[in-house]
Amino acid sequence: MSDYNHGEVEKKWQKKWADDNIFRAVEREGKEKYYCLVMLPYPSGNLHMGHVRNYGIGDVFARFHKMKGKNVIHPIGWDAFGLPAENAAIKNKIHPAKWTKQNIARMREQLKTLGISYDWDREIATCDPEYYKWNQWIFIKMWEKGLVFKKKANVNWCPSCNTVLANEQVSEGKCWRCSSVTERKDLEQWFIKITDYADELLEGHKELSGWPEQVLSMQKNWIGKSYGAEVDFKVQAGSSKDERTSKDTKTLKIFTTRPDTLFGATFMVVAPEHEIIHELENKIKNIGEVAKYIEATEAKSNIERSQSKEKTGVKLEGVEAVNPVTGKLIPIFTADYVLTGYGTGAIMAVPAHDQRDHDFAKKHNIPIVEVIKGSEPFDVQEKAYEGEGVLVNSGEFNGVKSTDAFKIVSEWVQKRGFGKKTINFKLKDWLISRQRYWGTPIPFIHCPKCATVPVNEKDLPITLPEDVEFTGSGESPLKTSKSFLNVKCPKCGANAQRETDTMDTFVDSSWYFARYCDAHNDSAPFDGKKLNYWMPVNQYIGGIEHACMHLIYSRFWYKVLRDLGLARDNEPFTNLLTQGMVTLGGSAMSKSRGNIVSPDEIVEKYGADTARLFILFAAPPQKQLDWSSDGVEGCWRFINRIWRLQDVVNTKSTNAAADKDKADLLRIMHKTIKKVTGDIEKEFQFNTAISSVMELVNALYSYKFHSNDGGVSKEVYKTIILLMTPFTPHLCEEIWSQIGGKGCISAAPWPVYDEKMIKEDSVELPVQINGKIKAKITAAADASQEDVEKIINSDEKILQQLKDKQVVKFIYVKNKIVTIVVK
Ligand code: ANZ
Ligand code: ZN
Repeated sequence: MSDYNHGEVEKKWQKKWADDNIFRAVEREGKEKYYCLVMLPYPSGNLHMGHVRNYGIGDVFARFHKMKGKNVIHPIGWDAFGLPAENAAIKNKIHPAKWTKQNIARMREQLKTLGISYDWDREIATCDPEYYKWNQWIFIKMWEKGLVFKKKANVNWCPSCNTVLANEQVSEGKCWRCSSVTERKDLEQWFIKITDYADELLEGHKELSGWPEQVLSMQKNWIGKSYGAEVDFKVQAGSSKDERTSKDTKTLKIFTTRPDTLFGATFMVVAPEHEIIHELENKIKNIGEVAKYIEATEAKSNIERSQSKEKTGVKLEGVEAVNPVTGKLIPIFTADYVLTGYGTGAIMAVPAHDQRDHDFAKKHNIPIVEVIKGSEPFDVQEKAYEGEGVLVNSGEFNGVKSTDAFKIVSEWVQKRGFGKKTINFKLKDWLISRQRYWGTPIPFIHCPKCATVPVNEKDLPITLPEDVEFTGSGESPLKTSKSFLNVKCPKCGANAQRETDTMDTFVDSSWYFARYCDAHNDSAPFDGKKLNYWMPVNQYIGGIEHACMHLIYSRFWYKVLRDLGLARDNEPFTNLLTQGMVTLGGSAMSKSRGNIVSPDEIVEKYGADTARLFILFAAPPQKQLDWSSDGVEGCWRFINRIWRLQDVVNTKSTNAAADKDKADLLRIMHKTIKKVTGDIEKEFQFNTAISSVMELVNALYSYKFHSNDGGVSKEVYKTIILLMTPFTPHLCEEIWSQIGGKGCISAAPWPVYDEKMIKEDSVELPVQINGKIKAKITAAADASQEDVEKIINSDEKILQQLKDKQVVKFIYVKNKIVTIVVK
């Protein structure tokens, strides 16, 4: 037979699948659906191995479940807005739309050469007005519900990307995209109230048993729920009694997770941004020094501030606070380790029981008062004691357990009217405005009379204008478009101006999976019936780097859609698989490292099936995968070995196949079906699934009798082809058509195994006498007790041990063990 020609075969089947619409998804009431979703790619211009891995894994699920008889939807699209397009526009004078469209066209072709089972009819690009119209529509619905607001905010600013960044987009003080050190700026910004859903986002984890534990715990951290109390401290200006007139008294509210330590608060710290500094400006004697410190803080990121070992800070001279329980006057500092925007931006400092406060107290010579005593001796002057214990130096609460004191002190404080129990979240409202062009225009108009007014629904979408200048100046390029900027107020008709900020691109990816369910609807984001037929996603596959942003935003967005009456479910993604990285020699493939293996080259040289097989075989999907050319060669050889099996199966032999050989081969076949099915369905262990097929291939090669064996070798071969279809679909289609399979193998039913056939003919049974294994016997599988007794009664070795003894118990557990008790 001819050699396997992957180039020809792969093209042929890709065309056939497309012509026959094999993977088109159509709602069928009553038929079980399966939604397989992969994270949509950013159209950077080139497919990389990470994509091949992500989409290869997705294709195994999609194809497998289709063969299992489910109604599968497996869509793809493009996360097409974002900065790189705009930067390319500034640099190369090419319009972002053009740049993006070109990249999509190229990557679509690359994707098609991989033979993934997508329903291309549902393809979307988030930069198309048909898509982002619905971003705008949903955004206005959120505004109507009070979930959207504008406020002046001290925001993260990337000087290189020239835009605002959400907190989540700054990591270790650097821009997530370009790694430049970020700055802080005060700007009027748009926010979405994701904090309204903080509790539900945590609670919802109960529904996500199909998610990796790691992702859930990252989200939990991110949302950061803390139970604690708010306590009011009185602040007085001046040190003499006369100076402290009551009209100068202010209240400083703090948040603490340790109300049990209230008696140990020996100073207070406010964030440099705290408004009380401004309010007490005239009273603070060293205001110059304080102002300098505030300025120095502005250059620091939150991470730097909270992780720095050196606890810097300045005392606010001339003002003091009163500890509400001890009545003692305590100093107030401003220090950058207290962050603005968390809690109240002010703390009571308890140096005896909080190490940060301890470091600070040591540096500034502040008394350290122990209020919690643990069971072991401990010197709080040396180090903070952060454990549990019993209250001391705490007035009427002495002797109370610190764990109980949390509640008791909070309630006591609340009764006296200077505090209350509260819950705090780290999660911040989602800052969504960006001063960039290539994103969804925020559909609002600023009217001098009516303030901020939403665009009328009939005027949507507000499309991006063409007459803009890309200056890279930091102001939204939309400001340079006269045609865009000037409008009439939709309410009163006065001359007004459009909002020129665009939306964070994380908005686009927060609901694209819902749009896939009804991708070309032009009168609604989607039809509710279609949405609820396909949703929730059965299996989502993507990178762990999206654990907190994308996967929290999407969950939030879906809950909002639910509350708008547009969706039924609470959670959009039932199961999540986070695939590992693709590395070369252990380090991530990246342009800057110059260690990229191009998917194009591999597909050209070895074929898509080989590329896919290698990626699925070399490591379990969740683990890191190290690229190896030897491994690729090995997969290519295996593909050819399956191809050549045709010859072997068709070879006539004059010998008759022995019944035992036939039975053995069939048993291996049924075992393999069971193994592959379980590995894909339950374990996601594609690598072990493939190696078990390899064993079956070996068994068929070494099986000596072929054409006159009553069809056994053909049946085994057919099974091999079926089992390999999710991994190497082109090869399998070609062989299937050559061995007379009906229709496309991609639509053929998955093979079923027969549990009876898996059973071995005979089993080895350990024989236990008085609790010790004394012998082993061989019995027919499922042998009866009578049979087993017979075997034992003819076994010399066992009879020897039973000699002169009385058998009091004889227990036989089928196919497992024989237990004999003698006296
Ligand atoms: C007194 C105290 C005593 C505290 C003690 C801790 C231990 P989480 O768990 O992260 O919520 N805190 C409050 N607001 C802060 C801010 N804006 N910036 C920096 N630190 C802040 O931490 C809450 C604890 O962190 C609070 O409880 C407060 O210090 C501090 F033995 O209050 B604690
Ligand atoms: Zn108006």
